[in-house]
Amino acid sequence: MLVIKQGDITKEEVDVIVNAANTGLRGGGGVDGAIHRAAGPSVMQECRKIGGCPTGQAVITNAGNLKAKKIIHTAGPVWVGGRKNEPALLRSAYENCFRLAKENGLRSIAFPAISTGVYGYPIIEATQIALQVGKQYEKDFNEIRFICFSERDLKVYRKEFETV
Ligand code: AR6
Repeated sequence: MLVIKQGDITKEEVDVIVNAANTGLRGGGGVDGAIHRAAGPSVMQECRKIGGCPTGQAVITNAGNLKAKKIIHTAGPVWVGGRKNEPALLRSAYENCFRLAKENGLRSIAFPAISTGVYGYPIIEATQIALQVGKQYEKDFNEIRFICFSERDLKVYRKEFETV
């Protein structure tokens, strides 16, 4: 089942939440900052041990104080006009999150809108990719949630869901 809702991903009760991280796994602002603040220092400790995550790849850590069991950290692409392979990299980021969740036996997963904040990926195009990949993996999960932080993003997700 695919679910689209507005909310704060740190509060989601699912097996695994996805973090829109950076390649250094160093933490930052946006959803990354919110997740590390809510989860506590055990997550950053594990991120430091892992060391990094190339763009389009994903890694998994504990979830500290969160209700989720695990966090999958992925580094989405920075949008630089669409000529730097951004769509393939964003698709790969979503795919690798799903693959890692499956490999770890996790059956419910929540995603933020990867790359659409600080990294500047246009929201409509990013949403289409997120929902396309989500549909491909729907049968492998009990629930796939797309968590929209803003009402504007929620509207885009709902609209694109009808045509993807
Ligand atoms: N729950 C759900 N979504 C959220 C939350 C939240 N608590 N907080 C923000 N968002 P961004 P990016 C939304 O900038 O573009 C960080 O510094 C936000 O409104 O967090 O992939 C990292 O360390 C937007 O829709 O991630 C990287 O350096 C979406 O999450 C860089 O930013 C993604 O926005 C990654 O940039």
